[in-house]
Amino acid sequence: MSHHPSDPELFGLLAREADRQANTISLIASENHCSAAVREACASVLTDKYAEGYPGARYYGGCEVADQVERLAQERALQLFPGMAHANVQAHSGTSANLAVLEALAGRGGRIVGMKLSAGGHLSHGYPMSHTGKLYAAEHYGVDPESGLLRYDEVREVVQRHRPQVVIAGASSYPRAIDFATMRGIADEVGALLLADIAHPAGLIASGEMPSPVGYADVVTMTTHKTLRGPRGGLILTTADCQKKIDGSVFPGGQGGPLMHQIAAKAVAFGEALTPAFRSYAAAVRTNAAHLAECLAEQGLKIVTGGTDSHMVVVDLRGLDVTGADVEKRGLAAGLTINKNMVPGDPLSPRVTSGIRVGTAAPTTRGMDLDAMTEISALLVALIREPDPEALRPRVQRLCDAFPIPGIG
Ligand code: DSN
Repeated sequence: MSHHPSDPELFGLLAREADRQANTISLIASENHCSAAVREACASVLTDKYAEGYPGARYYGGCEVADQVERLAQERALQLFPGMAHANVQAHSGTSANLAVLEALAGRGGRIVGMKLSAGGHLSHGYPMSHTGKLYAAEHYGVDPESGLLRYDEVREVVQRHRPQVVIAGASSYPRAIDFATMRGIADEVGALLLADIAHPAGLIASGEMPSPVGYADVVTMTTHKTLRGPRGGLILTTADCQKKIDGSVFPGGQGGPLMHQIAAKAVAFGEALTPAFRSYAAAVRTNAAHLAECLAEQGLKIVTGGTDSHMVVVDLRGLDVTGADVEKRGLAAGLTINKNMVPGDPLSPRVTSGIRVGTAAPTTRGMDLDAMTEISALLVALIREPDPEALRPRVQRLCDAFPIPGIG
């Protein structure tokens, strides 16, 4: 990490962050470590360029290169998800993407149905404090409180009762594959459009590791920085029918100038995700997560849904005399970055919670393997059962030293 002499204060902070990342392990399921090429594109000259509009139809001059960059990102996005007609690569984030899509498809005062936040859904799926919960009449489906699995009959019941314009399939904290064919059928029964939000499993779906919503969803949104391992940002894929409305809703509807440097970095990441090396990575992410879940279960922990199909494992801490917030705090002292997370039927608030969520996307980028997952499971169990996290720090450091972050060290 270069230390720019013009601003030692700020670049000192960046150096500290690089050091923090290198010497801790991110088990936050929504984080990853992008490549040096992605970071370089993010920090490129394109940060200076205004390019309001879309390729070939901009409101500023000098967009010849920006046009090519954006087209390249769009082409590669569609190669990653063949079958979708159009890619909008301008959404600044996953939430911005969902705001744009709902505005286009539900319309003012429209009705939407999504998964409850407490069951694993996302804020932007109609949570009351989100604009999506204020602008639209939102109803939610949950999961089975015992198994933690989606109940499609409950989804159908909520959709039949609420008759939304848009049904949202997708979650922030659901470790299992979603049956998009069934969700499509449920939406069709009331003439609703289907939005699949694949923010978390995007990289796994692009690699064929998990079932795809393409062919079922009218619109697919995702973030580019989780399992897709790109820069922080959003991506929207649409059918031909939805393309015009969605583009207009992103710009000029909800955004101004696109972040062209970020779009360039998305293009780099999409190119990387098209390689065999990325497919091997995605397979390893899943294998690692399955192994981690198994090891945790063998050591007596309750795993929500009994396991995982993805990169994510959710642990139910009820009955263990420790909260998600406690474990998150202990993890920081040990060098493991994890997040507290609600579990189905959680009696505690989102700031405390009865669970933790861990993910294998970032550790797998460091090359961590099944043995490393076994060690991480032992560290997590120790964190939960023995409140002496500092004692675990040397073991975490050994893993960090053995598996440096590519491009950071
Ligand atoms: N904050 C992301 C996550 O952690 O799942 C979703 O926006």
